[in-house]
Amino acid sequence: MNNSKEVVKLELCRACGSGNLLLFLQLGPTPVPNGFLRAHHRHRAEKFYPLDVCFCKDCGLVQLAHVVSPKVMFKNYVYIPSTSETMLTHFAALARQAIKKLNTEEGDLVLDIGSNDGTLLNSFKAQKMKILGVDPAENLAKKANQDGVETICALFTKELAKEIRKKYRQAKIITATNVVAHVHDLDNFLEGIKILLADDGLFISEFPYLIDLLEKVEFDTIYQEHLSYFSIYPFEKLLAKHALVLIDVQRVPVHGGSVRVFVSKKPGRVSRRVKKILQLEKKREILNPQTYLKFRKRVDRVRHELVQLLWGLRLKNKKIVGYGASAKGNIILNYCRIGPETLDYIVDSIPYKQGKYTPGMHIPIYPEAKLLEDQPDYTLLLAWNFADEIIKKQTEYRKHGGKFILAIPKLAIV
Ligand code: DWN
Ligand code: ZN
Repeated sequence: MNNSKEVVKLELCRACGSGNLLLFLQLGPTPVPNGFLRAHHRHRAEKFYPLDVCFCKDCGLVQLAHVVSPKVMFKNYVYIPSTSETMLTHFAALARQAIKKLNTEEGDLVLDIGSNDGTLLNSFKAQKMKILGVDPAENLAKKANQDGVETICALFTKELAKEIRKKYRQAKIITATNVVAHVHDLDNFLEGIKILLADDGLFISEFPYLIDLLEKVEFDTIYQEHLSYFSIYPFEKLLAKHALVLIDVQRVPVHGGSVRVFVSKKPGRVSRRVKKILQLEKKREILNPQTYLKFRKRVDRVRHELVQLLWGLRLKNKKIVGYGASAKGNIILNYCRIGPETLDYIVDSIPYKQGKYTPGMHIPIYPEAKLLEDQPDYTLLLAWNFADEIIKKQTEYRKHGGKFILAIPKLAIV
């Protein structure tokens, strides 16, 4: 069984403190999705953690019922977005937009929480802003510091915010992309933002959007690293609790559909987009428990259809591999019980993952070049959120008859 300090059961909603939680989905015991294994560790017992998802009937926040210690998941981290052209373009555009919105001056401080290898900060550095990163992954913070992006290796908390303010100053821009969903103590985190954000500054954050997750049945976004699945309704309520104001919101296409939120300490002019997105959420009945019970049925259907397709191809002796050893891919594999009997291997561009085995299903990972060398009949696109980029990159594979299988957002062969 798991060490009790490594996993804690949630009794109350992490946003509003209510005990009125509805458990609506159980994806089963699963290893942490970035827990890749070295060859000689494959025969050791792995730790499995529950993936139970709840809906708070009071504030509407969808959240995991168990919290795995961040030390288990983030101390040594294998995910780096900078290997993707899509993400490089996305981050550069985000930096340009932030600078334009705030009319920043050279030397203003930008703080990036969950700064990874410093990719987003480098876009601000190019605009001559003072940059500072915070990230709990020792390997990534070390690399960022070596590459000239000053990075504090820690989890962002209110206490750390006080230290940063004392040592540096308040930040004109605080960014946190794909971070808020990972935070357990949201109150402490937002207090930290308040301490560090300048009065005329903006906190800009991005996270996967619940409406996209529900509509496209992106159940593979649900894993231990993501503790909350936000819609704007509970997010705005949570901000209000900390006297923070949501002044703008924008839907962005990354990671299957995310939202970019703009948060201020001052009650300024609020964009019409905030009202519009709240209306959309009402229309999609995000506060109705039935919405989540229907989602559960759709998740089951995706598994059934995908497994049927893969088994059918295997019976015809077709060779199938995977593309993108993503965290979400590992959820698909574990939930659908797809292992090396079905996928010979997975190719991935991140060097930290190559030569290792996927958690739970133990599929070997190779560099992307292997796809053209082997020319398998079918490739299951586990990083379906980068379908356009990957399919374009692999034109040769398709020219030689190779086909991609997409399970999400809709089962398709291309
Ligand atoms: O929030 C999180 C998000 C943003 O990223 C984290 N908790 C973990 C991580 O999730 P993920 O691993 O599901 O992210 P990605 O970005 O969907 O992973 C894509 C994978 O595909 C990476 O391992 C890199 C790989 N890839 C590739 O091999 N060739 C990606 C591209 C674009 C490529 O061309
Ligand atoms: Zn709640």
